Amino acid sequence: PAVEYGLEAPFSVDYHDSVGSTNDRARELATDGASDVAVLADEQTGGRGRLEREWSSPAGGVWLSIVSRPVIAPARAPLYTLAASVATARAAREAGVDARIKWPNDVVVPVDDDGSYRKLAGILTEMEGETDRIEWLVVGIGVNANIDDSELPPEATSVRAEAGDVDRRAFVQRVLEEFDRYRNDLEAVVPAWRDLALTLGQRVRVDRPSGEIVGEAVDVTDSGALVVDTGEEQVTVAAGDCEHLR
Ligand code: BTX
Repeated sequence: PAVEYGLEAPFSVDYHDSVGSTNDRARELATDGASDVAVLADEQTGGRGRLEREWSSPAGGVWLSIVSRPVIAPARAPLYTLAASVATARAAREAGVDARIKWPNDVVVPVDDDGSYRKLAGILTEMEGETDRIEWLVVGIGVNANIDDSELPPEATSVRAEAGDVDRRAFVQRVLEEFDRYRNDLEAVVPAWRDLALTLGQRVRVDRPSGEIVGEAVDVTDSGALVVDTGEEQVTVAAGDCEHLR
C-alpha cells in the first residue's frame, strides 16, 4: 500500500490503494453493521462532492470516510459535519497550512484579506435512519494533501502547495483524534468552529432550498446554522451553499 495505516486512534482502518468512493465503501460497511471504521484510499476513481458534484481525488490525497453510529437526535447530525471540518482544519494548521473554515464545512486557505480563498478540503456527510434515530452516519473527508496543483481544479490548493508534503499517516491520526474528541463533546463544536471561521463578518450570498439571500454573515447558532443579516432582517440558514462576496 501507498501508506501503512496502522493507527492508534479509536477506529479500525479499511485501506485501499484505489477505490471508487470511500463514502460508498463506508456505506457498505455501515449497512453490514460496522462502526468506528476509517475507510482510507490513496486514490478515488469516483470521488463525490455534495449535490452530485465530482470531487477530484488523485493519488497522494487523504480520502477518508468515517463510519459512526451516534446516539443523538438526527437534528444534531450537522454538528458531526462541523466537527469533521474543525478536526481537518486543526490537522492542516499543525501541518503548517493557514487553514480556515468556510460555512458550512469547506476547509479553505485565505488568499487575501477580502474573504477570497482556495479550497483545501471538503466534507460530505451521509446518513441512514428514521426521524428520531440515526442508524449510521458516514462522514467523508477529502483533503488535497500531497498533490500537484496541475491535478486539481483551478480554485483548489493542497498541503503540498501551502506547506510542503505531509506524513499522511500522522495527519489522519490527528484528524481522527480531534474528530473523536468533538463527537464526544458536541457542545464544544460550535465554539471551536467559530474560532476557525472565515465566513463570519463576510458579505455572503447563500443559496437555500427556499431561495437566495444576500447579507452579512453575523453568527452561527448552537446547531451550526448560519445567521445572515440582510439589512432588513436576520435570517437563519440551516443548510445551503454559501459564496463570499467582495
Ligand atoms: P462540494 O460539492 O462542496 O464541492 C465540490 C466542488 O469542489 C466541485 O464542483 C469542484 O468545483 C470543486 N472540487 C472538486 N474537486 C476538488 C478538490 N480536490 N479540491 C478542491 N475543490 C475541488 C465537497 O463537495 C465535499 C467533498 C467530499 C470528498 C470526500 S473524499 C472522501 C469521501 N469520498 C467521496 O466520494 N467523497 C468524500
